[in-house]
Amino acid sequence: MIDLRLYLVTGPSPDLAATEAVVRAAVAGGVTALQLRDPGAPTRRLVDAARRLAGAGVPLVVNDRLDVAIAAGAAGVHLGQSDLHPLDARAIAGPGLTIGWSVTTPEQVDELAGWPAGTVDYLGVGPIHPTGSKDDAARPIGYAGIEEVRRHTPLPVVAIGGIGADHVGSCLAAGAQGVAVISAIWAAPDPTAAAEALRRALDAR
Ligand code: TZP
Ligand code: MG
Repeated sequence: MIDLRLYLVTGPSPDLAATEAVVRAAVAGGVTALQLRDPGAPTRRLVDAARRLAGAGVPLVVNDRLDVAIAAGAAGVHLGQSDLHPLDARAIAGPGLTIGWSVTTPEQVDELAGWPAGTVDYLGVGPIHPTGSKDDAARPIGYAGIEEVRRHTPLPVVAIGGIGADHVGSCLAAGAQGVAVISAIWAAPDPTAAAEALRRALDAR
């Protein structure tokens, strides 16, 4: 299973070299998992990016695109509520690929009970706080939203949405195994220092 403690999701960058530089700096600071997220990017560009980022030293998960994940030999795919259904993704990918699924409500979590064990490996839960990094983000669910999801599933939970080092303790206390961040690292002047600060907060618990 992927170490989900500090899960970096890629943010806006001028080009792949710039993305890779931020990723490598953040990995040096303690990032444990990486998601390539570039909604609407041309497929070839995504595959090129995935192949490059798969060499960054932490497991790579591709957002939305199972085809890209498989083509690039990524460790996983992360699916949202309107992406390929996790049951279809598991049928195509087989047992080896990690599948993450975004949920906001307990009703969504309850769907898991009707699927074979092992369909989904972890849940992305959020947005916890307001976020400027996702255009169509749902209403923030707060830390209580994490607790609620936790009550409905034993699957590992990664909290996402407006999370910085100051919020890590509350996310873990509510039952999350890790945090996923974009702006906390992408908007930081020093991505290594930003990742280190997040890791200090994670490792303090
Ligand atoms: N899904 C829910 S919130 C979010 C995604 C992709 C954006 C998280 O970015 P940030 O900058 O850490 O709020
Ligand atoms: Mg998606």
